[in-house]
Amino acid sequence: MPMPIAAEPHAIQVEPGRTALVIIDMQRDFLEAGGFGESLGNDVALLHAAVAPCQAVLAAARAAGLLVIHTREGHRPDMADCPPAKWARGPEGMRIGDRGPMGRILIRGEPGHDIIPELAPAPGEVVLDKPGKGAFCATDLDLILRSKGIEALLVCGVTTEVCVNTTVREANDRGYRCVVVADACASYFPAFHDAALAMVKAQGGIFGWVAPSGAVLAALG
Ligand code: TIU
Repeated sequence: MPMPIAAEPHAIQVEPGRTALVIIDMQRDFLEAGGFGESLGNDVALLHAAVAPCQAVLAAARAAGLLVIHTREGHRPDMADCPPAKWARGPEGMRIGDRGPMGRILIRGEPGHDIIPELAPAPGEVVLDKPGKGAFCATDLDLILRSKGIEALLVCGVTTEVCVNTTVREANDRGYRCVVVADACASYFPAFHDAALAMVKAQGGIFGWVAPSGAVLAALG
C-alpha cells in the first residue's frame, strides 16, 4: 500500500517495500561531551532535541517493516582513510584519532563511535560506516539500496546541514527520492538547521521533501 506523507513542498507517496529509513550519525561522538562534536567547539546539547523524534520514527519504521540503515562517521584505527585536510582541523590534542574521554575521537571500534543507546541498531539492521560526510562517499550504500529495490529514503539524524544534507544531495543525484524528517534532525547551529531544510524543499523540492515526524508517523501508522 502506498503511504502518502504530508510533506513540503507537496505531499509525496512512498511504498513501504521500496523505502528505507536512514538514520545519520546519531553517535556518542556527536551527541555526548568529550567527542568529535565538542572537540570542534560545539554545544552538543543542541542535538538532543532530535533523539525522541528519531526514536519514534525508528519504532514506526520497524513496525511497518521498512529497511533500516544506521550510519556512523568515523575512520579506521590506522587512519589510512582520514584525509590529512580533514584531520588537520580542530585544536591539537582534540583531533580525529586523539584520545578523549570516550576513546580515540571518531575512530571505529571506540566507545565514542557507537550509536547512542537510545537508538541502538536491532539485529538485521544495516550499520554503515562512512569516512566522509555523505553516506554514499566510499561506501556500499548505493549497492545495498539497489539490491533491496529501494527508491525512497526517509532521512533523520545529525547534523542537518553537514552529514544529512550531504547525504540527501548525493542520494538525489543518484535518483532516490528523499524525505528529510525535520524535527528528527538537528544542528549545532539552529539557523543552519532551518536553512538546510529550506534548501532541500526550495525550487519545487530541488533536493527532496521535508516533513515533520508527526506526518511520517501518521503515514507509517
Ligand atoms: N560538524 C558537524 O556538524 N557534523 C559532522 O562533522 N558530521 C556529521 O554531520 N555527522
